[in-house]
Amino acid sequence: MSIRHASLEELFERSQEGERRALGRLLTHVERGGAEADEITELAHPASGKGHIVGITGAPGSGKSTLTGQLTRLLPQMGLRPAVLAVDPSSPLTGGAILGDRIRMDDIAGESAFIRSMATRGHSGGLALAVPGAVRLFDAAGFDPVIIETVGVGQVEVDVAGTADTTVVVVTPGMGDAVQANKAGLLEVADVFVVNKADRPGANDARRDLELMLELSHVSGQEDESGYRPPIIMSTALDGTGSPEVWEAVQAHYQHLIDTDTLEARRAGRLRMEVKNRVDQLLAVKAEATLSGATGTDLLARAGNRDVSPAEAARTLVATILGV
Ligand SMILES: Nc1nc2c(ncn2[C@@H]2O[C@H](COP(=O)(O)OP(=O)(O)OP(=O)(O)O)[C@@H](O)[C@H]2O)c(=O)[nH]1
Ligand SMILES: [Mg+2]
Repeated sequence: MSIRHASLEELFERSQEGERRALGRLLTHVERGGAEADEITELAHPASGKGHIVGITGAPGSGKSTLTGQLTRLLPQMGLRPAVLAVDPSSPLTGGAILGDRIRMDDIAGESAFIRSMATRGHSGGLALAVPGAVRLFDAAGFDPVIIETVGVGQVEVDVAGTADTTVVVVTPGMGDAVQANKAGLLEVADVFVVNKADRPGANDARRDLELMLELSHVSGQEDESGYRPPIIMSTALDGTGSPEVWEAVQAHYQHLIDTDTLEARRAGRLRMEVKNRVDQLLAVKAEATLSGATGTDLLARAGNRDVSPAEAARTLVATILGV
């Protein structure tokens, strides 16, 4: 049967047999959200949970895509089959890099790796649902590791990378990048730090800044109970210097999760966040419908006349939604 008329179930089977076009089609559905995306989740969930999920995040332009590109070259040589989900920044400031990224990344994606960009705008479920959906598909299709690249600004982006099995935070020399990363909440989610653009002046200062901040968080008791301390790897992603060491550190962290029996807890946390985001989304859709319906219109009018307070109107709407 031609791919155009294939059912989601057929597409899923074909994606598991390694058919890239089938996987591409499914990813498009996941990106759009809605009923098809849900159906794909039903299909993929039982077959997922095998791959190592790696998040790579950091400031715009820090070299995340360049580093990811190096890894997609390196990992197949080690017998691995990586997939990359690059979440495009929606900011107009960095949006210009999207096309460049796509071309550069597609250039290097041979048969041994799968690279996909996902736009942060224009899908109903939002990034918080589309990313886990896509990661699950890659995982179910046998890709390992699954690498998620997100820009480290915005809560959703940080959450998405920060709830991976292993999270890599990329900083660069100069301009107090480590301090910025701290402010963006990236320090807490980092399992491995990369000081990229180590060919530039100030790389050792950036390393020292990070060490200092880690020391401080150690004092305030934020260090992992198991005594794990995120290593700091120096990297020049432009020519691949340090990329093997980055991967070694990522693997060492994964091994640590396995050795300390904490991998499942981490995955449970990620699943909890996804379910929570789904609940939020389901309720938001209901709330919108109820607000626009007869009950909502009536309540809003009464609130406008000062008959009911906004608080009471909201409570009544929630009771309507829940059918209590
Ligand atoms: N000097 C130097 N430049 C680098 C290095 N790594 C990346 N770059 C350059 O930095 C710029 C940004 O690199 P990207 O890999 O696109 O950065 P990014 O973090 O993916 O950027 P966004 O996805 O837009 O946030 C590009 O011009 C790269 O060529 C490096 O190690 N040294
Ligand atoms: Mg990028």
